[in-house]
Amino acid sequence: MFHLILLVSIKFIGFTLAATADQWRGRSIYQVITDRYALPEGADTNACNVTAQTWCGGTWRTIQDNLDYIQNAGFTAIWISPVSQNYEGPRTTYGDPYHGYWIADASQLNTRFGTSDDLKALSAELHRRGMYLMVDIVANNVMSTSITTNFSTYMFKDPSQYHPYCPIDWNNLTSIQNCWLGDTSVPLPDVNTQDPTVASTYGSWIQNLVQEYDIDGLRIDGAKHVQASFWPSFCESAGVFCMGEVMDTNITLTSSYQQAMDSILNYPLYYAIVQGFTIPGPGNMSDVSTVMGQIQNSFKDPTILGNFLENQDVPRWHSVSVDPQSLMNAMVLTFMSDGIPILYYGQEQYVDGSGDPYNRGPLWTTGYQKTPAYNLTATLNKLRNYLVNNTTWAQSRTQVLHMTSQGLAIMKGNVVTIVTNIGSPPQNTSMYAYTPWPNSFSSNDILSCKQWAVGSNGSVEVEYSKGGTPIILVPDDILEASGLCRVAGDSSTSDVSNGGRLRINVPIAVTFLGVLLLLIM
Ligand SMILES: *[C@@H]1O[C@H](CO)[C@@H](O)[C@H](O)[C@H]1NC(C)=O
Ligand SMILES: *[C@@H]1O[C@H](CO)[C@@H](O)[C@H](O)[C@H]1NC(C)=O
Ligand SMILES: *[C@@H]1O[C@H](CO)[C@@H](O)[C@H](O)[C@H]1NC(C)=O
Ligand SMILES: *[C@@H]1O[C@H](CO)[C@@H](O)[C@H](O)[C@H]1NC(C)=O
Ligand SMILES: *[C@@H]1O[C@H](CO)[C@@H](O)[C@H](O)[C@H]1NC(C)=O
Ligand SMILES: *[C@@H]1O[C@H](CO)[C@@H](O)[C@H](O)[C@H]1NC(C)=O
Ligand SMILES: *[C@@H]1O[C@H](CO)[C@@H](O)[C@H](O)[C@H]1NC(C)=O
Ligand SMILES: *[C@@H]1O[C@H](CO)[C@@H](O)[C@H](O)[C@H]1NC(C)=O
Ligand SMILES: *[C@@H]1O[C@H](CO)[C@@H](O)[C@H](O)[C@H]1NC(C)=O
Ligand SMILES: CC(=O)N[C@H]1CO[C@H](CO)[C@@H](O)[C@@H]1O
Repeated sequence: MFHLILLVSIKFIGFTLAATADQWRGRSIYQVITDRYALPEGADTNACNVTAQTWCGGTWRTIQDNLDYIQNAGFTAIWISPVSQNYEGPRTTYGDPYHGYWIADASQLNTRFGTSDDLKALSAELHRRGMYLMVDIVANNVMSTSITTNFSTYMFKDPSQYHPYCPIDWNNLTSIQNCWLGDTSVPLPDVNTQDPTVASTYGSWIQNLVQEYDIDGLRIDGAKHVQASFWPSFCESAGVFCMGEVMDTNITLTSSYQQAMDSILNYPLYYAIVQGFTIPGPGNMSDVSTVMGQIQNSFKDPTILGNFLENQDVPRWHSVSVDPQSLMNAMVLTFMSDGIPILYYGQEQYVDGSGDPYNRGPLWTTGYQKTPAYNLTATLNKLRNYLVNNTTWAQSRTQVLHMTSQGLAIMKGNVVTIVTNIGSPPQNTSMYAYTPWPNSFSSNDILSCKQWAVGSNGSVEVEYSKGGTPIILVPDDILEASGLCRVAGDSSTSDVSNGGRLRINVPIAVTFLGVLLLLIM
């Protein structure tokens, strides 16, 4: 409760000033597709047919009514799917726009998800809880069912306000930016953002939207499909933190978009994590450490990139990697390295779905259980929220301490994180790292709540005779002040505790004999 009050007061300090990149750096985001997060009370929880690609009944109101589940996992922000009016008409080849991305008139709200008052109430309730609201917006394109669209009911009514139709040549950046996404049955007409009238209309639109609903940040759909030069004045009009979708592995291209807006979704890291951690998978841990290095060298500010493992456009983690420890390790990396962690609704419930529309299933069928992944999330957020608020951890840069084909040890602030891709089966293998900590310094793994010895030359070592669990080592003072691993009333201990075991060095064996005994038991 104490930290809730503090969070609220921070929001009040910046109340008329919209939330900035600095304020977002320490946040942690839960991503929601409005239609799929929660049902009104009494609704049939078995009625949602994912294959049918139609509305299942979630609204802004049902998100508001179910925020405890998100806040209890420690999140300090939510990202909701687009709120603008969508195509209304006969079902298309790809069903109905339950996802919210098929914009018609951006200046109107999507009444499928509630009223203007409902959206304001959601925003107010988030702020009351000390949480931020991030809204997904689509400016690159609108939606149509034909390449010869009558735009008279759209925000941009004149055909000259759109680029002429052409299919995208994915090897040509100009084409990627000016030609049309979608296909000929559901084309997404490309708004001509180079037209000054279009740009200024968008500027006043976003300014009004942000102010009207007291929005704290934007997630910008298809940012890569618009010239980077469009975004600075757009985001300035918005006056809040902007995080763009630039779905690409190319570091030069992706990092150039962080010159145009505060942040982008960390697709380079995402693709590397898939290479490094999926089981089965190539297990290319060196890709992860290489890409982390490239990100540090090329991006303006890696600490505000949006780290994720899932979203509505990529396969659910569980569909590419079934071993639960691969999820745990990959999640730990997205939370404990540079960047703002984003968790896509359902990831914490091991929901599967190999792609659109199967990666957008309803959450209510899971029963909102306190799964090990949910509990891990709560623990990670609790540590992170503590570090963000009480130390310079969020501003510090991730350092790779050690990398092998099976593991990665990183340090950010005074926290050492060791992750592995070996999965659940026990293996006769270990991972070590040299930390700057002095010999016999007392550190603690917050995931198993066990004390951890630091050996000569600052070495820490993990062995995996009980399977490949992640390890997060913090000094005693952080453990104590953060409230983690407290026996009484602590909700977050021992969720993934069957893991690493201390391998002891002779000089410190005596000191840590007690710990060793504990660990052997
Ligand atoms: C779900 O929707 C698909 C596609 O519209 C349809 O073929 C299928 O019969 C539906 N399933 C149920 C259980 O209604
Ligand atoms: C577009 O639709 C509007 C309203 O239905 C109609 O008045 C107008 O004539 C149409 N324009 C064209 C070019 O078909
Ligand atoms: C790239 O795409 C643009 C837009 O369609 C086109 O005008 C241009 O000729 C293309 N360039 C190349 C090299 O194909
Ligand atoms: C990466 O993007 C940059 C900037 O758009 C481009 O010049 C370069 O050719 C791209 N590299 C690759 C390998 O596609
Ligand atoms: C692993 O990643 C590195 C760095 O990105 C790359 O050079 C290498 O080709 C990859 N190896 C495999 C087997 O994919
Ligand atoms: C910051 O530290 C204080 C004192 O230890 C603690 O009461 C507070 O909860 C911490 N903040 C967070 C967000 O954990
Ligand atoms: C584990 O590996 C080490 C070194 O490769 C070997 O000496 C030891 O016997 C192995 N232990 C088991 C239980 O296989
Ligand atoms: C001590 O640690 C450093 C890295 O901090 C490492 O390069 C060096 O090899 C270590 N020395 C010994 C003797 O383990
Ligand atoms: C998760 O934590 C809750 C306490 O908050 C506990 O009741 C539950 O058993 C835990 N779940 C698992 C799977 O450990
Ligand atoms: C979010 C939060 O808890 N903020 C508090 C962090 O700690 C400082 C003092 O160090 C308080 O001023 C903040 O309110």
